[in-house]
Amino acid sequence: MAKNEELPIPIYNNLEPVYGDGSQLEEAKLRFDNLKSKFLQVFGHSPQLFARSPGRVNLIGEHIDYEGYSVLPMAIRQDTIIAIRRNETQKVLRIANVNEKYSMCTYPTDPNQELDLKNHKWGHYFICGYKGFYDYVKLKGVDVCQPVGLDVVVDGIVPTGSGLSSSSAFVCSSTIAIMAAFDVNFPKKEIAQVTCDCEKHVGTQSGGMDQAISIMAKIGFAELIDFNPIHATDVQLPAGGIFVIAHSLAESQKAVTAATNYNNRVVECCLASIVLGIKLGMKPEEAISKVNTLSDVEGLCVSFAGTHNSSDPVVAVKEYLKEEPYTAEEIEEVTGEKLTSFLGKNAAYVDVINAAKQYKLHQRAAHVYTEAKRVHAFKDVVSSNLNDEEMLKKLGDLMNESHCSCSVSYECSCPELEELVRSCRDNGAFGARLTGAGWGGCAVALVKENIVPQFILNLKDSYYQSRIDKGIIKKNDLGLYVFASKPSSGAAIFKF
Ligand code: NG1
Ligand code: MG
Repeated sequence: MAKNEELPIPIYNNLEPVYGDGSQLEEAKLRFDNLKSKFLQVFGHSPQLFARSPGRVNLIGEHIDYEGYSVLPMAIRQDTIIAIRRNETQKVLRIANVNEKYSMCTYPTDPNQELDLKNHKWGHYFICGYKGFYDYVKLKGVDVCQPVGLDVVVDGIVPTGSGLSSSSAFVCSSTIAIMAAFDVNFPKKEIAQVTCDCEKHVGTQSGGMDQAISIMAKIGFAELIDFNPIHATDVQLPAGGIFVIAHSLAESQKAVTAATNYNNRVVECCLASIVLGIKLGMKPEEAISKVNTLSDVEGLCVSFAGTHNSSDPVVAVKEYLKEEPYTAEEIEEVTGEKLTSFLGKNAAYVDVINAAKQYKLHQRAAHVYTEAKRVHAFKDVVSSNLNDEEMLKKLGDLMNESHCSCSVSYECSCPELEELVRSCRDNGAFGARLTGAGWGGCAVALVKENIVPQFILNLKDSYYQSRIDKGIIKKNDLGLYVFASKPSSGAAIFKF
């Protein structure tokens, strides 16, 4: 039997394979009916087909996908659904939303159009998928007709800016909706790569975790995702434990803060890997041209082992990267070349260099190498023969260590997340950590199944009540901000 990741995106003629037959199905039916009526109302005809792709919660392995290291997320029930129809008479892409907050965006049909990043619009995420689709069919030599108009309506229920990857749910559902509208399909792992590459058009220099899990998830499993090439391994989580997702209510505006937050860390890791590569014996020109990520130089630590009795990259970081932040000049002394000269080809990197005063190479590299190990430790615990209770405790410990590293070494937490994570632990979680990019958004807590309802009630008291009192959220909306989550299924196309 072909492996899941080799299969194309499934095409269904009913909702049950994705939404089951319980309350989730009822909710989904209402959403699809509403999406269809909205489509009819806006465009005056019915959609050709529908596509959906889920958000995700990352259980462990934060900020290491773009460094080439494996991560361990699971898909969540919240997803983006898209209705689409080819429109040969209107030579324009018209992208509407069921949510009045998002007014209709229109774009030309030219797949080579550049996105205006200074003027961020919600429809940009659809265009990522559109550009990605055309780049890919061109690369594969697949003949699709000349660009035509597309009518599109979007309904996303992954909370935005929450670290649950609403952006990738949108980019992935867009990409597969466009594919299906042109009647083509590809193996999931190829689509995972395409969507990972094309989301970069919106400006964040992200890794491929979110798109990979959104496309390849299997109901009931978390996935260990490897990169270069993308590969997913099913991970069965221990019985008796449930992941609870809780929103800190601090919104992280990743597209807006990229230069100082997300992309800044991507650049710091890149610089750390180049400096480390040189310290471990590479010629500066070679390091500059060949090294991009910390995983690229891990192998050099083996030769370093001869002199220092350790092939552990964490030891190399301690030995060769100073703890004090580096100035640009200090790095340039090691590389012998200006940062702007070897990073300048990437506009997003230039924004980072212009905004940065210093670079914390030691701390960022220490986080990445230790976090990469924790992912494998997590997977090993899950596959060990410990009993469930012992297993859950160990997983909780690893989640706590991950959070600490994100907070202290990677500095991607915020006061609200710190309070929330503490509150989760105080209320009896085995472990809790920020999830996704951080700087706001959600925490994920591992909680014993039989205390979940009480845990959520307690969290409402300890973290959310004061925010309800201040009018930050409404009491009736609490279910949107704190909920238990089971591994949900991946992307799908529906033709009814
Ligand atoms: P969020 O911000 O949660 O969507 C981002 C990146 C991931 C990964 C995490 C941090 C995008 C699309 N996703 O996730 O690739 O690097 O941060 O682990 O930017
Ligand atoms: Mg995102």
